[in-house]
Amino acid sequence: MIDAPVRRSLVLAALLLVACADEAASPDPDPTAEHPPTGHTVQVELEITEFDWEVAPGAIYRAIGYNRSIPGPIIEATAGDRIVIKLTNKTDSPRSIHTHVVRFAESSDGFMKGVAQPGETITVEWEAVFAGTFPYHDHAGHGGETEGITAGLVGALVVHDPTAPMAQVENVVVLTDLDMTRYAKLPEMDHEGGHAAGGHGYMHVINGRAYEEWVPRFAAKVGDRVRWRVLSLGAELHTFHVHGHRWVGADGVLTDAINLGPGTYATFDWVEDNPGEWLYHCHVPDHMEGGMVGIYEVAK
Ligand SMILES: [Cu+2]
Repeated sequence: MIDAPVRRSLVLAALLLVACADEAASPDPDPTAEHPPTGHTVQVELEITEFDWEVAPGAIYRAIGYNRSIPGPIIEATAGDRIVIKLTNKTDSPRSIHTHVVRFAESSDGFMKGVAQPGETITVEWEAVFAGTFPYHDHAGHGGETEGITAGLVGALVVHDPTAPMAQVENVVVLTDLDMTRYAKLPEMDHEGGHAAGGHGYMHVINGRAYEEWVPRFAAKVGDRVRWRVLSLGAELHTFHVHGHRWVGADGVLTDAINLGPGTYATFDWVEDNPGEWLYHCHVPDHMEGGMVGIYEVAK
């Protein structure tokens, strides 16, 4: 025999179970749920070297980067993939690659462990069990990470969500701040509408380039699903803004400008409905005047 209070508890427990089952059936995915392994491994080879990088014509930066580029190559995977990186350090200081959100063991952290000494090649392993857009960067330079990041050791990791709607266009935007003392050459001050070196001139860049003439253009057409993957990896806070468009921010509020502090990132979509030649830029005035501005072109 079950007495009355126990029976009441059992009924309540059964009702709670039904409520939980309802929740599990709701379309909102649990952001902490890992994607199951795909069995696929993405192999990446990265070489860290020092090189001259053209931020804009006549603006030559003494860079340190992955595969002679600022930012380094986009590392792309599908959620559930394993990523294996062969990292070679051809500079004279310890260097590494460190990333965010994906799973990795301490031996692949890139701070105390997982550091390539000068001349060394190491293997770094990440389990890309969560979808999203994440930064990767050096974490072993002088002062922890500052020197490597400002020198150019930054990049984007894109982990596609196999359950997300397919995007026809994906725009990866890496916002960084440069160290003016690393410039080997800067353009002469141009008083006729050109860009001024000095102040914040040539200090704030998008995908390694300064100003809308030289920042790589993005393009889409009306009807495309356009996915933006925006990362902030510099020293300062940036407010990423796109003209003529709007999207739902992480807080669920409609917006066209988002705050991104150093080491933060955002992924958002819209279905394109507004043809034209649009600016996208950081809304901090010194940063926009310093080069953090590009063009997004939408065809009818
Ligand atoms: Cu900014």
